[in-house]
Amino acid sequence: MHQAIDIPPRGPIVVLTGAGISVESGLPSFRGPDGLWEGWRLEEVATPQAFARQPATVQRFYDLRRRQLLSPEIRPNPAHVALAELEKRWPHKVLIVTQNIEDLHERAGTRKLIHMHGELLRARCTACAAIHACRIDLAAEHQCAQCHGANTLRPHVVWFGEMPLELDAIDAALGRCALFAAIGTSGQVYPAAGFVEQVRRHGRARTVELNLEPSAVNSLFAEDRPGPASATVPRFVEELLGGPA
Ligand code: BV8
Ligand code: ZN
Repeated sequence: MHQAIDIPPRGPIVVLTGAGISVESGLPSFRGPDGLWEGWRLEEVATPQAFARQPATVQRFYDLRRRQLLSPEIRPNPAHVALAELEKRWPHKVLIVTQNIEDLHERAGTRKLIHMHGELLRARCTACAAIHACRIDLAAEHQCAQCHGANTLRPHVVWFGEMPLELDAIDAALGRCALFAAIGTSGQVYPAAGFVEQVRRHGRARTVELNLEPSAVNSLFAEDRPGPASATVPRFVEELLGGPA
């Protein structure tokens, strides 16, 4: 049973976010009722094997998501905004580690952010490894601006079986945080789902889950704030700051 402990932690904060924080911004999560993303099973398309087997299909999957992300109606919601405010006003470091490949945290004003699974608005060249900003369809003819390779770009995202990004920096921050909060994540994808365990190992941090429904690792959190992120996160930030976010 989770007990409500509202002692503001005196120290750095790490916040892990997942698809759930952006659902109220109009971006579907992955564990929809049919576990599909718009009819695609993520584990089927988000793998290097799928890209080798059917590159056009995989490119089209990410082109669709990129176009949706760039459409005007998709904007940060109060949960993203509250976290940016926390970063500005908290007297210690606040690090957002997101599994999301969209840029709503940045658009809300967050600065210290790690996209551990990559970014949809970046492409990486499979020939020279250069990373470029990307707002175009990669299923269409394109060229790498660095090595001029034809159609050599892939989405700069981490596929299943690939190593997530900046794990050392994440591990270091988890090792010294006073508060670890997880928002809008189902706790099914590793190593992200294992972070709460890592934090509990050093035992100095408060752990809080803010999710619509309990995640697969909910029992590992000391505290629980069930509900939609756009309501729970501003309230939680207000609590931490001891006044309106
Ligand atoms: C790796 C980028 C080697 C691409 C993604 C240990 C055990 C078992 C399996 C493994 C293991 N270790 C590794 C694996 C394999 C695999 C894995 O975890 N498989 C799973 C499926 C079993 N992991 C990997 O392959 C990883 N790489 O392990 O490399 C290694 C070895 C050692 C150490 C390091 C590395 C790479 C995984 C990354 C894959 N890429 N994304 C793309 O996006 O297309 S994963 C992708 O899916 C997302 O980034 C995210 O991580 C995941 C989706 O999860 P969530 O974000 O949590 O979203 P979901 O829809 O599931 O849930 C939403 C939640 O929000 C729900 O709980 C819901 O209740 C809640 N919610 C909904 N609405 C709201 C809300 N909450 C609040 N408010 C709301 N309004
Ligand atoms: Zn190149």
